[in-house]
Amino acid sequence: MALLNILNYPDRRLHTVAKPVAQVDDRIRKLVLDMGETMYAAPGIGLAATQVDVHERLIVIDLSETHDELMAFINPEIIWTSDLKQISEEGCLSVPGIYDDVERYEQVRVRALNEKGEPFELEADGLLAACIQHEMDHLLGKVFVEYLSPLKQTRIKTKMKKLATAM
Ligand code: K1U
Ligand code: ZN
Repeated sequence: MALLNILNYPDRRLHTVAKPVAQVDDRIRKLVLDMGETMYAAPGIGLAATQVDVHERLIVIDLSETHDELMAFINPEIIWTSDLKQISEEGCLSVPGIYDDVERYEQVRVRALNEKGEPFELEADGLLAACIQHEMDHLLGKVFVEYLSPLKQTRIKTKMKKLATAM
């Protein structure tokens, strides 16, 4: 397995729209494992392929404290959303140190392929629902800070650019 480099906001590559995975093969299975390892090391609870500069529709999520419940969603689609929304605090491995409130659907139903290329569906609520929506936004080239006010976005960009030049 390998640790992958995570792109930092405001890198323009984070705004790339991902293409569907054409075939679930050994390359994709290795990418799932490498993304899992990268997410655990960060540490985080989710990671989208976009964040490691791979522009294919693949996300990984593990909410467990023991890091043994890795879920891969290949070509994920949200097929149902609740009427109700919830506001919860989010972070992002591409925007380190920044946490803010985002409004998302309270519950979603997602359809995707697993690492064997088999279709599955999952209904999620709470943090898992927020995480799925956050990661799927990455696949559309959207970073969570884009839900914040223009003033906050400008401040975050300035902070991230300063951090990048200090390194
Ligand atoms: O996509 C990402 O950048 C990962 C992000 C996912 C996420 C977090 C919270 C709400 C929605 C989506 C993170 O994992 S940020 C780090 C984080 O939340 C965390 C880190 C260590 C332990 C527990 C949580
Ligand atoms: Zn993120």
